[in-house]
Amino acid sequence: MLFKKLSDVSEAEMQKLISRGSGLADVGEIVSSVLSDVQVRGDAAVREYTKKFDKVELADFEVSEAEFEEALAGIGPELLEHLKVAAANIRAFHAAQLPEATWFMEVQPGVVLGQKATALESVGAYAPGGRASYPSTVLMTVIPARVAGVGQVIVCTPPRADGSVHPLTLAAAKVAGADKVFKLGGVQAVGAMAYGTETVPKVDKIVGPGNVFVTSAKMQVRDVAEIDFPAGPSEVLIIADDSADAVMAASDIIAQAEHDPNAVSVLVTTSETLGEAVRREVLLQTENTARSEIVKTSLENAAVLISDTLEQSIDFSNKFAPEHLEIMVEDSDFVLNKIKNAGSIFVGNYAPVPVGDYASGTNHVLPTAGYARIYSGLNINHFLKYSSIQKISKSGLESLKETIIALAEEEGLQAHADAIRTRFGYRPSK
Ligand code: HSO
Ligand code: ZN
Repeated sequence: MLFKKLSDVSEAEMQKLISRGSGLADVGEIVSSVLSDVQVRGDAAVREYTKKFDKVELADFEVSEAEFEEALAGIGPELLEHLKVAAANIRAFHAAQLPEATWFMEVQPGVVLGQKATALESVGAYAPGGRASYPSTVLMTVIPARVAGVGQVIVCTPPRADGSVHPLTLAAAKVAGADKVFKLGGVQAVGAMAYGTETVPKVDKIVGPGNVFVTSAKMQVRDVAEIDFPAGPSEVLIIADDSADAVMAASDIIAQAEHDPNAVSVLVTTSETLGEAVRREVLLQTENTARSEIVKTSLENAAVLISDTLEQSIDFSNKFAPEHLEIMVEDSDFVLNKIKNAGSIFVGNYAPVPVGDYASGTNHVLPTAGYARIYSGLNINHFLKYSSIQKISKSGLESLKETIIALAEEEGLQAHADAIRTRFGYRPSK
């Protein structure tokens, strides 16, 4: 773990922190060959790659009704209730994001403009497997799609070693309202959803986080299926002052670090005392945490940085563009107002990232690797598209007639100009 004054961080160290590699460049070729194979050979290819990468041989990828029933029966009522509490908050937050379905305004007399929102026909949600199962990701992807009104919502998630899917993942799919779940992971899952196979329907858009292979696959199928954004290994940046609690901040660093050996956790603080205390606590907590092996590896990407001023911390944060930003300072609004690049923002000592990971209702599918500079986290707009509308009266068109004709003729498009003139008596054929 790097521990330094921000002003002493070398150019190379800063570059490593800011442009923390997404790793996409290294896997592009292999991903592309798997995708082409899935596109050409469909289910047969998907079956082979599932055997090769997941070490599972499956007769059927699609989760059957019997499997759903068995999963639901095995889940205690309390756990199911927790799932529903989380689902209700996620539903409420995303419903609040819904735009007015259709609106109109008069830009000048007789020229009425509007916009109409339409949900996508079909969406595929990817929920990672591997080191952990992610029922929560099923809620985060499927619920907003359903709230937006998407026609068909399918889920792909990798099978476990015994060929099953975690029962809570299946329960989450039911609670969220997914239409179908497929036991498919990795590049082959993205390929199957993008191109369609004999069993997996082709979707218009693929959303959800994944490892570097899944992310690369998503980036490569964009000619046939839109995607949300690159969402790779998890990250947190904590901006703290001496009002922050070192034990809490350290536990948030460890929580992020346990996700993945490539996870990144950074604390930037104006208080050297707090920085020292957090460093000590991180080391202590690492020894007592269940996934300490993963945590130890990812802590190699971690840093505690001491800044001279709060402004310097904020400036660093905007450059870093974290997936998750925690603000643990006395004047949190001051910081909040100046933040430009962050996937999801957690304000105060009682808003640790896991509250948004599971239950507050905000989305946990967020841009990583600095992509928060240009992308928003998953929200209702990822499932909607907008058509512009114009309703124009004869007098409305007349008032714009000269403008349109002049511009069309200047562009050398006489037929464009004539399409206006025919509305006012001109007949080109005469
Ligand atoms: N922190 C992850 C989401 C997650 N955490 C799921 C636990 N389960 C990426 O935002
Ligand atoms: Zn998490």
